[in-house]
Amino acid sequence: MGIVTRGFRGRRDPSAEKLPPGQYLTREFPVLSAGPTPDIPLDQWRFTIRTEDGAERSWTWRELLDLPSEQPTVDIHCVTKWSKLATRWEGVSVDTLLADVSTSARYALAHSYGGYSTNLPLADLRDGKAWIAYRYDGRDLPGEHGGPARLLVPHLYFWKSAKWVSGIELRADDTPGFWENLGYHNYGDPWREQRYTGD
Ligand SMILES: Nc1nc2c(c(=O)[nH]1)N[C@H]1C(S)=C(S)[C@@H](COP(=O)(O)O)O[C@H]1N2
Ligand SMILES: [Mo]
Repeated sequence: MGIVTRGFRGRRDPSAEKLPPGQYLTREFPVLSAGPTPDIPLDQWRFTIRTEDGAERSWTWRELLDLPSEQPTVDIHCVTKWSKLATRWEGVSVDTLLADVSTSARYALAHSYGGYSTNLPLADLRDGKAWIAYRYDGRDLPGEHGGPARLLVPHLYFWKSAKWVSGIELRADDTPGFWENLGYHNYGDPWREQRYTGD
């Protein structure tokens, strides 16, 4: 017994199944920044998690690099409709950074050097779904792509992956970030094509 409809789709490009609705594949790595690329001297760089109680935990650049890192290979999907498959990164899992942060917050607001921000449920940063990435394709992450370090949350549209990330604010309540305030979807699941408010 077989599934009759299976033959229709037959042997199409296997990468097509990795493309969320409305997306096209690119081999380029487009740069999308709402403002200028900030210049952050590494000796001044900090990454800070602030809890809903105001408690703060910070890491210097050296401290971040000393944490165990992971090398995720992930597909990324921009709301402007390009997708890029099997991109190779290195960075620290957000789980590692949250390990000894005590919180009952349900929401997170990621902040960037330069003022960008983006919000998401804290659950979407946990359980191996998000990283603070500092290497791309075997090299230090270029400034235009968010170096020295960016948030990487590949299961959501790429605007949630804050470049030049400076910290994560843990919050009891949800509050929109930069693009979410300008009409983009609050959650941004590419598989449900949640591009704009109301999608
Ligand atoms: N700080 C900051 N992070 C940002 C942005 C930005 O303008 N500023 N743009 C977002 C958007 S809309 C996308 S698609 C990706 C683009 O990342 P890239 O330039 O590395 O392709 O970064 C996201 N993170
Ligand atoms: Mo984007």
